[in-house]
Amino acid sequence: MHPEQPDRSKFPNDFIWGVSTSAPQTEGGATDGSRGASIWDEFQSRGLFFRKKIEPGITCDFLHRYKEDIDIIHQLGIRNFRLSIAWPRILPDGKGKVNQAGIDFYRRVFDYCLSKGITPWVTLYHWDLPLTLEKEGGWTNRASVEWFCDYVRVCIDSFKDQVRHWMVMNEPLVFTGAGYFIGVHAPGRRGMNHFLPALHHALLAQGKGSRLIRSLQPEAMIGSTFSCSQLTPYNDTDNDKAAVQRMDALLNRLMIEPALGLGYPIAELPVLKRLENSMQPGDEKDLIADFDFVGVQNYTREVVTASRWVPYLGAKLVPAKKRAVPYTEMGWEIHPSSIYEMIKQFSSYPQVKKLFVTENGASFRDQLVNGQVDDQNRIAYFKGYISQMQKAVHDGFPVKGYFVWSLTDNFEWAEAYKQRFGLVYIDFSTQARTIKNSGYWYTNFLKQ
Ligand code: GCO
Repeated sequence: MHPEQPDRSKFPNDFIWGVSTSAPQTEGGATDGSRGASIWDEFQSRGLFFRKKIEPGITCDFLHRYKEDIDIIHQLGIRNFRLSIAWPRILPDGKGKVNQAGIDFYRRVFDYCLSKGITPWVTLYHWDLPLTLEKEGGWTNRASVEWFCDYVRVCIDSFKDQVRHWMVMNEPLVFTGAGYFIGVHAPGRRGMNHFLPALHHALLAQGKGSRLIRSLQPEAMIGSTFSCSQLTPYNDTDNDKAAVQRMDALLNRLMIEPALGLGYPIAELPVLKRLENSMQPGDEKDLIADFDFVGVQNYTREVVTASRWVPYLGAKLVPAKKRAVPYTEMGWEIHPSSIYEMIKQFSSYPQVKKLFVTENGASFRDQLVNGQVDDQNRIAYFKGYISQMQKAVHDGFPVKGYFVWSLTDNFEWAEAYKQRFGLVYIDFSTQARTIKNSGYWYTNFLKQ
């Protein structure tokens, strides 16, 4: 079967095409004194879940190689670069004293982007909470809302002449769920008693943060990014269909709906009633974000079955490996129409006027052979997913742009360096960069 061929000319001229990264996954500088410690530094040296300890390293050394990487983006003909600011580089203790060297670093990065005709799209929080704040309870402490707003204020004041496109948070479900409920991400805490306050405070910080940006920079374009997956029942039974509803409330609705003024999906997930313990008068209103756009991050579809052994949810995911479907190195099913379905689902909120796919991509076992990485599997993945996006544009959904995850191979959280998502291959022993054939494919597609 031939993969579908997306046609660039079927997208509007002003459609945004870009590439995404984040600070903790690419910058490095954990130990050279250029920034304060983050919860990820500590989590890695404690031992990543069941895996072995690794020293927080230089990842892709973007700190010193940003020009080389921005030159590659330029060479590839990509005009939009999504990256994040490391909170502990701006405020090494999370609050209080500002690190001028950190501000200067990002000013150089944004300047260099602009000098190359590349628009920076900047995420304010991509999971690297300053460690000192975690010692005071991290996101479970309601003071985190104010800590975050103080940090946002410093960033907007420092960069508003260079940056107009802001994402307040990256995937709040993942950093609260994986970090405070199941403990496989930093800070490695577990249980409802950590998760619920963390999620409520993160969403309050998102709402307040968005309004703060608006007040400091009225012309800003403001959004946040949300992980999401198309969900289908494993068996065509009422039980599995009901399980899909509960899973949808958790994976796709929980974080966006309070931000849109729809409240928490308590009807489907009664355990969320316990959020009342963290609620204060006025919170429901404060959760509402001032967004110009919503960032949708989609990689896969999940298949769901009812399970009475899973507390609170009564549902579980059936892994792709058990379903005889194609999947990536992460074990995520390759299912291009998932991106169409999620654009459709997020477009169905009348409050959402504009969507950007802020992440989509795939990890495969890439081989560098004679100076080349011939990643045909990744090219086929992009062809499939971008074709589905084309269909979404054709069908009139308000999707206005697309960012590949990721520019370079990088530090993939609990999987460390085992997973490669880049358009650019990195040899982590030498930091040498090699553009993969998927990178050249993206360039040729953009040139069409
Ligand atoms: C995430 C992040 C990225 C990941 C990517 C692949 O959402 O998890 O935004 O940091 O690296 O999604 O897992």
